[in-house]
Amino acid sequence: MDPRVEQFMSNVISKNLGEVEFHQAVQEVAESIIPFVEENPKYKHAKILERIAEPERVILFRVPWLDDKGEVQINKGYRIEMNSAIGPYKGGLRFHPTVNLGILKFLAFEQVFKNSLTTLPMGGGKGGSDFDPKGKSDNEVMKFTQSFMTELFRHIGPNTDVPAGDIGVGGREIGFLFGQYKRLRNEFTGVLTGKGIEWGGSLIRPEATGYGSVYFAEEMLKTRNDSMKGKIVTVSGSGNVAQYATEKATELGAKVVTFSDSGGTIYDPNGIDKDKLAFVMELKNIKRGRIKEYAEKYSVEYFEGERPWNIKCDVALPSATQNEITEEDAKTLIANGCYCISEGANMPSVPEAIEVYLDKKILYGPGKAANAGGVAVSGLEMTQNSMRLPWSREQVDERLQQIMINIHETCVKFGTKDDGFINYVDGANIGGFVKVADAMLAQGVV
Ligand code: NDP
Ligand code: 2IT
Repeated sequence: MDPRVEQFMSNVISKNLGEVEFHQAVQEVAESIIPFVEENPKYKHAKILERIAEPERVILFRVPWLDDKGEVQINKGYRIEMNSAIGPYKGGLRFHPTVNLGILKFLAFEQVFKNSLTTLPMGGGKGGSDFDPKGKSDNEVMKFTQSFMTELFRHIGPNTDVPAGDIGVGGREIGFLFGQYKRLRNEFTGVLTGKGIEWGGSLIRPEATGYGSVYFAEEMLKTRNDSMKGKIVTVSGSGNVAQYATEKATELGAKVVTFSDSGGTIYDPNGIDKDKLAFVMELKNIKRGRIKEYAEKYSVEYFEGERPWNIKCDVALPSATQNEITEEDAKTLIANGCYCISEGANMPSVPEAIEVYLDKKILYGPGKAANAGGVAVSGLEMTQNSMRLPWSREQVDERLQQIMINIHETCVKFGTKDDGFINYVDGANIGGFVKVADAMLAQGVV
């Protein structure tokens, strides 16, 4: 390891003990940024990277609620307000039993660079709870969510901090959160994004992350005079991002052959067409069932407890969670012919897997670039809320595509190496850093 990175990281680790996902995210960025900062000493003297790695504010609170049996339940609630140099804090809320401070800090840190890449005026934040929505009734989800907002509302606002969805937080949860915020503040504002279309939401927001990750893959493929058409694609997850990545990839002529959840993976060699996708959307978004039921319904293989990376593909779209592709998985993917990976999920590849991609010079779009379409359309939702005017599907989709093209260009600008290879990791990290760093320089030591 570069000794300058090593020294920087030993400081980060000692200040944030045990937060391993946070260390991982910071180290990846530091490896790109420290050499860049050495060449641009104004950032070094102002300790911009050191400041970016420290949240502006961390809010941690108790979330008590009554379950359907009348029993008291207690969860932890968090909001990490990471950086507000270029706009109000912006980022999702995650409800999942694995949620802890280190995971939310890694997500908030990534969000700062991602939001900067979108070109929209949004700072970075993230929040959530260790609440597990699985197996809870609608009533319990509402009770928990209302209690969560009863504390969170005093810290957020349309010009301060604008949360949205992430794992375990979709349209239903955003509805309950919005209702409670409105009641507490007596204000109808764009304080959350991912709202329903009848009450301030934007068309294409549900689709945006998945569509965006496919638009990004298409841009990467274009650099090699290639396209999504005819490609075999593996997708992990079967939630919001996975569903709409599948829809767009299929629309562009690719064949998606897998879905997964925390139980296992289904493999459908004939491809997940429109009707089968509609079945998955109903299964996951309404019935809240398991992906195994797809295998039963369509008589295809189900691999209990496995992820999709053993299945042969040209393009992989990881769309479930962090660290879901190990070094071994990366080697298997490439050995089976995969040469394009566009990350719908946040940090789905372990550092050793990323080394394999870069070493083999495949097309690799890291999450902070490839999945920025979701927060980009959240930014467009904020714009529409401010104007009090909704845009059409076509208008929003057009802007989303243009934003993904721009992010790709930024990666090319900052990530192209002497031999012409585009290192999208460096490209996204440096491209995201510059705008935030310049804003921080202009605003003084704050
Ligand atoms: P959903 O809750 O809609 O879906 C998550 C999917 O991933 C489910 O299939 C879930 O399976 C699976 N999953 C979650 N955690 C694990 C785990 N620990 N192990 C195995 N499988 C898991 O979330 P989203 O689709 O919104 O989010 C997916 C990824 O995309 C996340 O990394 C998120 O941070 C990222 N992302 C989301 C954006 C958005 O706009 N929603 C924007 C940018 C990135 P199960 O149901 O069994 O838990
Ligand atoms: O990781 C992400 O970018 C999100 N979960 C979406 C954040 C947002 O504010 O739309």
